[in-house]
Formats: sequence, structure tokens, C-alpha cells
Amino acid sequence: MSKIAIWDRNAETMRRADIRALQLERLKHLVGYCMNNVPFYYERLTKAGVTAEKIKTLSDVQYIPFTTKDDLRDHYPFGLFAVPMQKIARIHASSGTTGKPTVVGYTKNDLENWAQMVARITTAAGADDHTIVQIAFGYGMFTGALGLHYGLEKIGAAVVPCSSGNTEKQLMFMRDFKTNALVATPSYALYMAECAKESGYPMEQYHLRLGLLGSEGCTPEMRDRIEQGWGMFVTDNYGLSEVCGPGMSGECQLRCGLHINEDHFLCETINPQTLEVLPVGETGELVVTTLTKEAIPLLRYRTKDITKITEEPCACGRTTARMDKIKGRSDDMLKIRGVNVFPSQVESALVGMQKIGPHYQLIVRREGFADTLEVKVELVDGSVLEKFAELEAVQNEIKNRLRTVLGLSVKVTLAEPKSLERFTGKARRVIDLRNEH
Ligand code: DLL
Repeated sequence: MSKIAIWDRNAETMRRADIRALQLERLKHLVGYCMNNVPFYYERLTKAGVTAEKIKTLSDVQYIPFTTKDDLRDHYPFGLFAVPMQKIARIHASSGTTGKPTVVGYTKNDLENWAQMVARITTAAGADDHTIVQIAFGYGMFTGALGLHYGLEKIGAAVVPCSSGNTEKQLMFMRDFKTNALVATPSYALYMAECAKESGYPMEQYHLRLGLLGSEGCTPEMRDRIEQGWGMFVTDNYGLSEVCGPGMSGECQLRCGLHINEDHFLCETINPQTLEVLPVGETGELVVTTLTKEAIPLLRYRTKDITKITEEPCACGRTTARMDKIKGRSDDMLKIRGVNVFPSQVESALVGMQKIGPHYQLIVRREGFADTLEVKVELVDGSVLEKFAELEAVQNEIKNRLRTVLGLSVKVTLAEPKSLERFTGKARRVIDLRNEH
């Protein structure tokens, strides 16, 4: 592992009191800016009785109403933009599965800030000007590819904009270019490792050392599998298109939480049911206020992502608050016969078990009035399917593990090797059949 480098020492190692003071100053300015430039916020803030002058301390942020994905959708496409179109330099949209996508814009300043934030988190992860990085996120409206692209260019890395898919070609470039870093979703990185093993070229022809993975959850167990598959060191980075894209936070090489770019984002956690603000250190839904965005500033945006924040300084020297790896989304949480189940819990319990592969699927059904969960996993060795006693033993072991972790009895189905779907972008592991007849 290389020595710990810091891209923007000023911003990343500020004293806590100075960070808080800067956030307060920016929050006050932001409230005025939103009032003056976005009619939606003018109405919301006026109704709530909030003005810039009334913000005296950072905790006064709690008086500002939340903004949600529905607010963005209701104002599709540009209704929440705070600047005229002449000032917009780029437009992205989120990959929503239903309804209209959420559209976000960037001014030139926003793009520069974004690239700086990505430069910070990729440096923290261990990338530098010796890095040859293949970007295997889909280029297009998704913020992942271009977001990482410009940040990595800024730190002097050689960027290979492969996009996602066409895995054989990706692998050829990796071998021929001596690519030493990979940007992808964890599920695609895992799939690529599987393809590399099968492609017939010795693994010594691959030179990956660093995985900058993000855009979806990845348990430590899954991370181990990816690291073993590639022989590389994997870091996690987080963001969402609504608040800029990747670059909001990322792990340093010590991997004890994701450093938040706090000069650009004010983060809180709330109880998603009661909406009350939680004390720092308690697990809840992450709420983000963008402190510097010009094109589409967001006040208290509800991310639906579940995490907790710590303000303890990190041994890497950065003083910025860190968030835990995302535990799940509040809207991903399955409620099975009264028990809360996060797909990540199932992943932790399964991945790393002998005899089964790291790909899985969760199928939720409604039977009568009760919801049931089926967990489908792949066998490493398909011949087990013909040996009843062995099959039953594997099935029971998985069932018992899941019962211990979830406190719930689930149906376990063992499938042929390589029979479950593979993903080149974000994985879709939960199939919810509750509303199908
Ligand atoms: O996924 C932005 C991004 C791109 C982040 C590339 C990191 C790397 P969206 O498509 O708007 O934006 O999806 C945002 O993805 O609310 C989380 O639920 C999930 N997500 C993103 N990063 C992580 C992560 C991008 N590191 C949504 N761990 C978020 C877990 C993540 N979930």
C-alpha cells in the first residue's frame, strides 16, 4: 500500500470548529440563495418561517423542510434549477426504474467542485498519476462514469473510458494497457473477475491493484471475494446523482468509514419514520444539504440510505466526518413476517461460504397474509445437485446461517453454477413478487 496522500490538505484536515463555521456560513448563504432563485423553495421556506437570518447555529437546519425525490420528479425537468440555462454546463439524470427520471444540472463551478471532490476521494483511496484506470461504469446520463472520469484526470491518472459491458474487450484492454485500477460497481467487478478466470489468459497478465468501487452496496464479505478474484485492494465510494454523483464520500486506505466532503455537504441522520434528527453516531437515514451547488441546490434531501456518521478524526490525518458503509435503503428493507431484513445481511451471511458462489437472488412472495423469502444461490459444483444428501446438507447449513443472522426461516434454493443473472451496472438482487398475481 502506498503512503497516505491528501489531495486538498486545507479542506480535508481543517479543525472541526473551522469546518462547522464554514458550513454555517455556507448554509446561511444557501438559504438566501434558494429563496431568491427557486420559487419552490421560496414557498416552502416561507411557509416554514425560515429565513437566512434565522439560521444562527448549524442545528437550526432542522427547521428547514425536507426535499424528496418526488419534489424533483414533480418539477421535471428543470423546475428546481436556480440558474438560467445559459449557466448550465452539463445535465445528468438518474436511472430511476419507474416514472420520470430525476434531472440534475451543473454550472461550470459545480463541475469544477465535483472534479475536485472526486480527486480527493480517489487520492484517499490510493490513486495517483501512476494510475491507469479503466472506467467500467456506463457513460451517459448516469453520473458515475463522467464523475470519476474528470476527478481521476485531475489527479493525473491515465483514464481509459471503456464504459460498461463488452467484457471480453475490457479484459483485453486491461491486459494490453497494464490497467492497474478499476472503476465499476462491485457486482460488475466480481463478474469481470469470473470472466477473466475463464478467458484462458493467466491472471498474471492482469495488473489491477486498486478497485474504486461504488454506486451500490458491498458487504465486507463480498469485498473480500472481489479482492481475492483480482488480487487488488478495494475501496468504497458513495454519492447520488441528486446531490452531484460520486464524490460525496469515499474510503481512504484505512477503510474505516467514508470521508464526507463536508465543505460541500452538510449531512444529518434522521429516524425515517418519525423524521426526528438523530444524535451523531446513531444509525438512520442520511439527509444531505448541498452547501455549494449553484445549478440545483438541495435543502435537506432525503437519500433513503441507511448509515451512521462519526466525527472522530481518522488515523489517515483527515478530520472530515465519516459515514459507515451504507447498510441498505429504507425502501429496500424487506419486512418478512414482522422481521426487518436488509439484503446486505443475507449477503454477509452467504458470501464466503464454501460450496456456493457469491451471486444470489432474493425472491419475496405473498402467501396468504404472510410474506415469504426465498434465497437463491449458485453451487460451485453443479454435480452436487445429483447427490441428495450433500445437497440437503448445504441447504440446511445455509438455512441455519440465515436463521441465526435474520431470526427468520427462509426457503433456500440451490441453482446450477452460473445460472443466476450477472450485472454490468447496479445489481438487482431482490425480486418482489408481492404485487403480482
Ligand atoms: O450511483 C452515484 C455514484 C456513482 C456513486 C458511482 C458512486 C460511484 P445514483 O444512480 O443516483 O448515483 O444512485 C444513488 O445508489 O442513494 C445509494 O442507494 C446507492 N449507492 C451509491 N453509492 C453507494 C455505495 C450513483 N458506495 C444511490 N454503497 C444511492 C451503497 C450506494 N449504495
